[in-house]
Amino acid sequence: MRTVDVVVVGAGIAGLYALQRFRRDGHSVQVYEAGGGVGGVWYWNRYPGARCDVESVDYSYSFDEQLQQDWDWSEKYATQPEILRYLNHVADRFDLRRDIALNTRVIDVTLDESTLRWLVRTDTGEEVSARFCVLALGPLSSANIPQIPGLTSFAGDVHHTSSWPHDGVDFAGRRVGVIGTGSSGIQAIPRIAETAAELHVFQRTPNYSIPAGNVPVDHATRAAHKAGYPERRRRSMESGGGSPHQPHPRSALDVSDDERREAYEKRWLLGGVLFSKTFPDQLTDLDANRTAQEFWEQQIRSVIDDPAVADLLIPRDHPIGAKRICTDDNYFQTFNRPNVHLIDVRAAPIDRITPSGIDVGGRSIELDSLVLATGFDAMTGSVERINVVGRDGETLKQAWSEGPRTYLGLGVAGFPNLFNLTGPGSPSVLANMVLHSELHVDWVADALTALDSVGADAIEARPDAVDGWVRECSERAARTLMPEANSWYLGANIPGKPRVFMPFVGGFGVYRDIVEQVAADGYRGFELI
Ligand code: N01
Repeated sequence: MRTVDVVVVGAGIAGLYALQRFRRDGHSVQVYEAGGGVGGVWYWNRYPGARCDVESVDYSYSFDEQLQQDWDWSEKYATQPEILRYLNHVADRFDLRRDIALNTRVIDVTLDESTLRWLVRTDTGEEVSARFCVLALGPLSSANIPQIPGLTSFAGDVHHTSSWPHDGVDFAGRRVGVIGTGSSGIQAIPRIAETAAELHVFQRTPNYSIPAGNVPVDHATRAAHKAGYPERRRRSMESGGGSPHQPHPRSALDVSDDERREAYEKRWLLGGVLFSKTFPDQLTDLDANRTAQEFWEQQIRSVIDDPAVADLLIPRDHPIGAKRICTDDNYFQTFNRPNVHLIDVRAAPIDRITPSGIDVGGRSIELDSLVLATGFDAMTGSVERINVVGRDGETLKQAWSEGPRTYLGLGVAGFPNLFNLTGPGSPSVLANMVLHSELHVDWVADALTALDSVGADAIEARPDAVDGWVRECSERAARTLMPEANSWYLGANIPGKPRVFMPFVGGFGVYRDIVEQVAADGYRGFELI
């Protein structure tokens, strides 16, 4: 059987850098990627309006100075095609493709306890033995297909936002239904509304969204970004979310009404997700959060013509920012269009999908096309669909049956030399995924070097360290407002999924300090075998 030092599963942002870094350190690497191209989430999510909500200057690799200097971002928030072009450029520039097998899904990863090596099997029949297995699967890569009766009977075309046809979908003149109003739906709905004859939006839960504030990047801004990278990256690495922005220095409740309003207006004009972090206590104090909710509601009501429609679009069930805040380009204004209809499926749930449309609230809505913007089995779904078998034949799915259990997000007891990147137990989806991926890959690469330097074969999280980290993660989450929303962070969107707050909420910079200190302490909490 073929042997390699490292198998990396996934050729998205984390997997591409993992290949580059492990190869640079002298390891032989095999990457497997289920998609037909590199790019991970940016390969799959091609729905109209798909765009990143982290600024492109920050949502880019920092590991190579020349790459930073050579690549020109055209917009403040890059579109999916531009990010995909960038990731393909990275794959070519660092000659990564020769070690990536595309259209190849890993189905089994099994530990040989006698050698502590991983046997990796794919759906194309490949088998390889690896000393290390690195899961770079992406926390949002396992689609949630809703269990609505009759879905498969629909005669028109059905597209989940995360598996969009590569040549696009022409909605011109069509009657379209969109189920779901999370980030994907909120980005896609205004674009679909521009061409569809009729657009019916099936909303179960309204969502907070902030105008993205996208603008083209002009020459002077680009030059300033390139000159300012060292400082920008340094601040990002220390920050709460992996981008170089700081909240207001005082509590939302300690400033005057005028000062508070001014702070919110400033963030509002800046646009984007940082609105939910205007004040440092916005996600820990409900009264502070309410001030942000009130400001948001005033802004949104002012752009919606019909107050009854506005009532339906204003969330009442969770603090602002406790679910991933969305960013949009004219989302709320879209409901002023005569061809757009908002259907409250909380008040009257969808009865069934029929060959010709959707039966809901005692009426039948005729549709030609259906868009499922219904999200993901986040953070654990992509890991658990691989049959990962560790010590004593225990699967990762069994080990995580009551919720994911990791040490630092990186290691799992009973699974030596297996690393999970940007998953549960790490800041993950709460941070800038590119810098987070680099942090994780660098940590793992340094750990591999450290193992060799002390003559150890393997590294494995200790059960007591896992217990402590799981406790720490849940205690930190409980001190915030985050668990108050029925979010995918908690698994609340998937029927039967254990309700556990999965990301580490303590902040990206704090997390980085913790994992670096663990390494400096000789990988405290890990067994070197
Ligand atoms: O998924 P979601 P998403 N019947 O889970 C509804 C990232 N992202 O793909 O809230 C009716 O947020 C569901 O309703 P409810 C970002 O991190 C980033 O939109 O469960 N409705 C909800 O409205 C984001 O948070 C970007 O009641 C059903 C929607 O479907 C994450 O990906 C862009 C239903 C799902 O929303 C996921 O976003 C896109 C049912 N049976 C995504 N089942 C950017 O960078 C589900 N829903 C900008």
